[in-house]
Amino acid sequence: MNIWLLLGIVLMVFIVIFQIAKASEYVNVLKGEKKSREQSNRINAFMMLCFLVVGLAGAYICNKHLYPKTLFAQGSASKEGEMIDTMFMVTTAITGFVFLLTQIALFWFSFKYQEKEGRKAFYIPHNNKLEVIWTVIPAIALTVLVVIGLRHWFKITGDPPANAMVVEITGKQFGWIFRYPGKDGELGKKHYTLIKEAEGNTLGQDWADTKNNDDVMPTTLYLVKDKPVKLVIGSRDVIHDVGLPHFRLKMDAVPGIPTTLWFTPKWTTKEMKEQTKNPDFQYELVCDQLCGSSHYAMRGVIEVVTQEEFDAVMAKQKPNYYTVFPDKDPANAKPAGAAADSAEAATAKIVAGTAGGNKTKI
Ligand SMILES: [Cu+2]
Repeated sequence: MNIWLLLGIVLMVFIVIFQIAKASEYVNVLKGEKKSREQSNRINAFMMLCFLVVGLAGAYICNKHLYPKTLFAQGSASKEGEMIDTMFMVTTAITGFVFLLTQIALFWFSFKYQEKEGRKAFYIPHNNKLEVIWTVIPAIALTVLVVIGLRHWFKITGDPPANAMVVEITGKQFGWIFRYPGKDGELGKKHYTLIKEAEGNTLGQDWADTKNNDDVMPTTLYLVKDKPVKLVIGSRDVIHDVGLPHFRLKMDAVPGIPTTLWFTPKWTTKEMKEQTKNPDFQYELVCDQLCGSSHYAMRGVIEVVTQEEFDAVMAKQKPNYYTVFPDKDPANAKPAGAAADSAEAATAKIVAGTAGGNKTKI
């Protein structure tokens, strides 16, 4: 629609409302102040009741239609997320009950006790018993909710089960870097001073630590169904946040301070495609912290697979070590002598150049 036409309509509506208000003002003057106040009181009281009914009906209809579109309807995709869902529902039930009670009382009382001839307001300046009741009950309820929340928090940020796998996630402006420990099961040391984008060392892996040699860095976050995964989270620049809405978890990615979180995926991506009847379904990793101009584009893809599929994917991954030192890659094997010499020389050069820096251990 033409913008001028729209502005014209809005202006006309305002003028009509203004004229009606003016006209009713003149009518009130003619009727007398008392009568007009009684009339507007009645209208306001009736509007209060309408607002209550329309508001409650609106909330019910919105919930009925929109709930299936939320991630709640899909259920938590992690076992630990079930605790979060339960906690959320209990909190919503308690606060929802109080909300309904207070709102119904507020609007119903406004209607029922509107101004009437001979009615006098009951004046309560202070009541200790009431004050104690509405302070102590919410305090106890909130304490119980917070304690339950803390228990869950300590669980998911504490030690994972013994069979857990480890994945490192590093946020950067604007994307995610995933690192898996490789066959040795341990992540190599890294330090931000060793970051050299041009050489392919995006994390600052310390090549003096041979545990780095088999670490792989796929562009998708692969997880295994029913296998706990511990995420070791960090950031290369500003504060990001690893948001896992399907798994009901999130954790800040802070530069210099590794944070951890563990959970157990329940369904593979394939199973979710069937459950949601959406062939394009993908688990998402989103940044939950406003971190700069392209924050919205920090979308990572998570793929939950079976152990066999995971092993097959990992077997195909090339360690980053071979990207930085192609001469060391068995796939590029050349007649002995020259290749080995040049690769060793390159390693020695980089190690010598970085040996002075302080290294941190994950
Ligand atoms: Cu971010």
